[in-house]
Amino acid sequence: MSPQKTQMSKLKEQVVEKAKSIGFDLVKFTTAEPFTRDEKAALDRIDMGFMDGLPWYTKERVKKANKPKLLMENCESIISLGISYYTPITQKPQNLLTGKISKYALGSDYHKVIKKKLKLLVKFISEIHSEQEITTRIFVDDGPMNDRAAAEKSGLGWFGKNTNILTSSHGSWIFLAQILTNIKFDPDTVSKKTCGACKICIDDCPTNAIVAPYVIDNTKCISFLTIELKGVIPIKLRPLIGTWIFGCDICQDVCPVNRKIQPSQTSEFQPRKDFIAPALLPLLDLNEISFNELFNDHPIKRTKLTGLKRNVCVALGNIKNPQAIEKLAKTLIESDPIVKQHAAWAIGQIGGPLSLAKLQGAMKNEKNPDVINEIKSAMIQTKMIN
Ligand code: B12
Ligand code: SF4
Ligand code: SF4
Repeated sequence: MSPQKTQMSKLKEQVVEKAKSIGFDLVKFTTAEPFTRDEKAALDRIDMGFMDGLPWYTKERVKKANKPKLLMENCESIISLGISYYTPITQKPQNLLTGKISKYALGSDYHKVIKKKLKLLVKFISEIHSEQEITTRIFVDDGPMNDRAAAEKSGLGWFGKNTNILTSSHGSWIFLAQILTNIKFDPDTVSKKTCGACKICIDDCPTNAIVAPYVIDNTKCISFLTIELKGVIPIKLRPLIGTWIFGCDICQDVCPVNRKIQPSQTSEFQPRKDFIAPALLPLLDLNEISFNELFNDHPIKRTKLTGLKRNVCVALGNIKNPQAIEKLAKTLIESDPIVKQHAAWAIGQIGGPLSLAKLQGAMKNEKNPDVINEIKSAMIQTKMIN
């Protein structure tokens, strides 16, 4: 081996060791070659309408996201990193009126936690590799980069049919991040693993959002509906959302690769106790100030107060417990039109004479035509359930 080659493999070893000491669970390397298959797949996905509802997910973004040299002109390598957020949960729901938050959002805001670690790693690399002027660019779910394609190409993991990157040691419960650099590292090899004949996630997705292996129709995915969608959740999808109030883990919970895996060692990703099976009714009392206090520094703030209350109404409509009627009726009178529409729907789903009376009461002073329509449909629903 040439002295230069020996020096580069030593540097690679040092980077892996440092990354692990900082808290990354998986560290792999790949080249700056474009992700050709992924670019084509993503462009087709846009044409087919499967990325609808994400206005920032444009063809221009896709073209950049899959060509590392467009993201950093002198890019030679990508350091591909993974960090587990999996923590086994044993806590049982305290009462029947509780919702579900997806695992990735139970701890602190991963963008901030991971960015800090990425910066430490970049600093380390610049210090030990002083013979070359180093350029880097970091990504953690916050820019035009195809995180999963980089992870697959570096051998960090392989694509599951639910489109998540799977790993043998930590399953799919990992966040992905990258450091683009002008240092020429030896690339690692692509994993040969696949899902084989398994298709459990496709069969178990409640909204049939996995329309084919490796293809999600974003507009049907509960994760999109509860986090990214800013408006009204389509009525026909509401019953399929169950009690998810932020994100959805079903296609990962059922995945056999996620059995017998190592838990996360990152203290910031340990779940906040009140986020596991959160009581739903108190969430309808939040205002902008208390929402920001509760979710400051947590991924959940992405859905904003309106989105969260909307989701809580849908979950209560699916639980169908009459104990929720009074609080939903108050929400139907006092909230913004988006939340009101879902509160009306939820009351209709619970049904019974009290629900009907509350809907009739709210109708008297309601002026918004969309809310009036929802109340009318909910009244019909109430009578059907009555
Ligand atoms: C947009 C987005 C979403 C959207 C769309 C999801 C989607 N499937 O793309 C929504 C809001 C629905 C979403 C949901 C979730 N997301 Co998200 N999301 C993203 C984001 C910002 C872009 C993803 C993207 O480019 N999608 C475009 C489509 C076209 O890509 P794709 O679905 O991955 O499909 C690829 C494969 O089909 C592959 N391919 C094509 N043909 C073939 C053929 C074969 C044989 C194979 C093997 C592969 C293959 O090419 C495609 C492009 O790479 C990334 C962050 C980033 N910057 O990359 C996070 C990211 C993908 N999300 C993440 C997470 C954690 C989630 C959720 C689990 C959160 C939750 N619990 O609710 C869910 C999972 C839902 C699911 N089953 O995918 C993680 C995934 C980590 C992992 N282990 O894979 C990422 C990487 C963020 C991060 N940095 O950690 N997300
Ligand atoms: S996150 Fe939920 S809704 Fe989305 S594909 Fe997976 S199981 Fe389906
Ligand atoms: S459930 Fe089966 S098909 Fe789906 S990602 Fe896991 S191994 Fe692959």
